[in-house]
Amino acid sequence: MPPEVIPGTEIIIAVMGVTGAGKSYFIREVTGNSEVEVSDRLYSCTRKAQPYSFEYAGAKITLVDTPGFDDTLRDDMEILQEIADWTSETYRNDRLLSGIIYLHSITDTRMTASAMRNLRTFQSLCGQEALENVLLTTTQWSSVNPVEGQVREDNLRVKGLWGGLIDKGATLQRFHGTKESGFELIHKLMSNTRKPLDIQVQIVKQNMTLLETNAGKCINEELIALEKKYEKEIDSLEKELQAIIEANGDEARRVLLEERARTQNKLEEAQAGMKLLAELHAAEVKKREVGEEARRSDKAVIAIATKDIAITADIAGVITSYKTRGRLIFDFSNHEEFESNTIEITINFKVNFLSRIRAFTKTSRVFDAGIDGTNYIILNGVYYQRKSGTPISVGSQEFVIFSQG
Ligand SMILES: Nc1nc2c(ncn2[C@@H]2O[C@H](COP(=O)(O)OP(=O)(O)OP(=O)(O)O)[C@@H](O)[C@H]2O)c(=O)[nH]1
Ligand SMILES: [Mg+2]
Repeated sequence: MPPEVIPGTEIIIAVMGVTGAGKSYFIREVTGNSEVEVSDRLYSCTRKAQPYSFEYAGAKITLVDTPGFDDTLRDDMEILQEIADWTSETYRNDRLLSGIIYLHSITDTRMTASAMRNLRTFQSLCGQEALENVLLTTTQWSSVNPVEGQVREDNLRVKGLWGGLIDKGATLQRFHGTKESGFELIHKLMSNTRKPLDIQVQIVKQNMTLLETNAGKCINEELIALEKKYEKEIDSLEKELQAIIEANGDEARRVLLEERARTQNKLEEAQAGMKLLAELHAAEVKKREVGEEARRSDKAVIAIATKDIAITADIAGVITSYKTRGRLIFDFSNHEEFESNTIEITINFKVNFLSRIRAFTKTSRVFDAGIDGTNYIILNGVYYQRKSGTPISVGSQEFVIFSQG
């Protein structure tokens, strides 16, 4: 029986795991949607995060198929980027995940180094809090001897593998390859309290680049470690090669050369992953800076020292604009900004008959012709209007202030 949910609620569940674990298969079985593309085992298949929705027990269930991490490090970076983009987008739209089904094929005889690496990345993108909503699920039971499968499942419970995640709230489950079995898992997540993932909070709320998030750092550290490892391997292969050349061993030399080429390939892959991460980071930092600059500029005002306003009333009404120098002030309370950064400013006058009279009679400065806010400046396409209640004193000078809007 499905748990009761408020009608119309959207339950979002991400399906994750290494490539070939059976994510797309799971989604196809549960949704009955034949358009979900399942791989032919040889190649990883799903490249983009893809939501599939259906109505169930009064709720809208959305299962998100995600690309699986696989063996190549550069791809892992791209996949993390894809998952980060999708999850941050949903988080921005206030759509929190009800859970994650993390799949692992029980046919895998052991956790490979890359599966371990991906588990660490998963843990860091998920974070502590959301682990309670994670179902660590083994798949493809029909392809193994049940006793053997049980032994492998028990092995997964150890500390270094899934044990740490289970201790922190994740639960171990089995998917038996059928719709009913899939729904049993979904039922477990339907009434969960929704929790944000660490990667969502870090990117959206804390404004981090992918490299700055725990998951990004995790992949980067792996890449650095692998770069060192491969460099060392190449070094020792070089030495062996040298010894063989001296001893004239042709066959051994060929084997070593091949091995060196393979390691060189892996090294280049790790370096390409790091390069990609660094490029993404630089692009995101730039974007963040532009965003901050725009936010800062939103509050900027222009200050013009009264001594720089030297037009006399005699020409009020004759000129419509006047070039002088002023200061662009980003932080009004920072008086140091008033002392530097002068730039050329053009003040425009909207002088009308009445204000002209006032200018003649009240003051010698045409500037006051627009005391009721009829003077304006357009700087970099932004409209600034004379602020009432100015000039103000800052340090030993007086400034007339123009503000936006
Ligand atoms: N019998 C059986 N076969 C499964 C099951 N899960 C996956 N498979 C098979 O395993 C292969 C890989 O499954 P996919 O669902 O494409 O794997 P994936 O996790 O989506 O892989 P990527 O998209 O590459 O990340 C396919 O040939 C599936 O038919 C299962 O529960 N039972
Ligand atoms: Mg897939």
